[in-house]
Amino acid sequence: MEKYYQPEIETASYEEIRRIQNEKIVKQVRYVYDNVPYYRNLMDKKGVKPDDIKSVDDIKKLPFLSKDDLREAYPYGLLGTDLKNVVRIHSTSGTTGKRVVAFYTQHDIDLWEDCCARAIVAAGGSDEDVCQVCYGYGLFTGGSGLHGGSHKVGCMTLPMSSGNTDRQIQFMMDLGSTILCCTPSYAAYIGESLAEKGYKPEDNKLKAGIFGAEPWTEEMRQGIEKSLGIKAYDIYGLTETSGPGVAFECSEQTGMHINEDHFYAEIIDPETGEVLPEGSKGELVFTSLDKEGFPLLRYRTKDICILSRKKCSCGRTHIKMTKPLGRSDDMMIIRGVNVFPSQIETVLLKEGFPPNYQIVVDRVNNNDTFDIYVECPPELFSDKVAEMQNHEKNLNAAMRSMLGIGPKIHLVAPKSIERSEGKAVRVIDKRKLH
Ligand code: DLL
Repeated sequence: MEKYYQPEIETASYEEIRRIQNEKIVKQVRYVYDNVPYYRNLMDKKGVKPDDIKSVDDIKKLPFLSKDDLREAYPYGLLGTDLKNVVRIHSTSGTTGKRVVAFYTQHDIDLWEDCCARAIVAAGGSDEDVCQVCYGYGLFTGGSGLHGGSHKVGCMTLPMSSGNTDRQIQFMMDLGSTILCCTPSYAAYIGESLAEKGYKPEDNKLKAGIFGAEPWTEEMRQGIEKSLGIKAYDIYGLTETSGPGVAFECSEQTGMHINEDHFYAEIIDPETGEVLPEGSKGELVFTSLDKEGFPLLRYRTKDICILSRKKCSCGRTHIKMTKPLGRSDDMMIIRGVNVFPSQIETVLLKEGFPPNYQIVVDRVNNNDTFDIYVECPPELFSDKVAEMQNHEKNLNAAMRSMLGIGPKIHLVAPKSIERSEGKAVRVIDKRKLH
């Protein structure tokens, strides 16, 4: 028997969902217009007034928001309420170093945790479960989001955060974790580590995993399911919309249901901005329907995917999205961290290196490798190994401070990186993720 966290809304008829969305969008647009001057300006420039939005069909009249807007409005320009109503922030890196800071009121946290609770119940979770959360806690949304969802479901929650694999395994085995929440690459790594320690898949009590925050393939799913002896469910989200739980997989494991009562999804042509019909591949755009702290209307995610309203055997009626099939910008996700080539270029220039570089990303034993080859300027170039190593160490530290993760730096001779006659090939991503 399929279980739901909020059965009424999760299995509501299409007409009922539309009714709720239409009611909410009218209020949300009025709220944003009255409280967010940055977006009011965009609407005024486009000649759209709140009264023009009478239903979700009118959303297409509204202007888009992009990561550039978030950068321009940083830090408080898109805040939707008085600071005194805000109880938390989360953050992620944006382009050229400016961070994305998302604000939450208690109401926003409640809705977000409901979304995560829906995902946990869809993966078979209940108050009988022991839920091990090893997404990062802190500014990243993964830890807090699933932690909150796990509390709502009533699971015994293990707030492990990421890393320290030996300790993860000790708690998992000693306390009998039944649900594992982490990135798919970390799940695969935990699987390998368990095998190395001599455990067989049936030795652990795990039954399900809720994995997301980065692209992963069907092959990877099968590998994780086999090595841990579980069913592996995908979960999607982004800091700008709240975090994980915007969409989640159910027992059918054929795409993720979008929590449509909180987020209205559109697919657009990334070149023209035109709204595409259901079933088309394009850029996913979200409009929050009931947020207070960071209410984004028509936010362009840059994630490329396809939406489908095909009937689902789990009984949920909310529209489904495919896994992200790629991005319409150059953002990479390396070890779960969002990285833009422009951030790397900024660091190089600041540290006195030329922008002649190549980023090589690969996946070895389920771990992302991250190497940057940089031409050493003639004045820094030396045949003394220690001096060169010192430059590499300094550059690694500067990268770590900008990106949150440290690449392996390889300083190479001036003019040794191949020049291209067209667009420079800056990124070589050898992982086969899509
Ligand atoms: O990654 C939120 C999250 C945490 C989702 C835990 C799932 C689990 P950001 O750091 O802001 O937020 O990164 C958002 O990550 O635009 C996608 O490109 C990518 N992404 C998130 N989930 C998936 C997924 C979190 N299931 C960006 N598959 C998004 C593929 C994903 N890519």
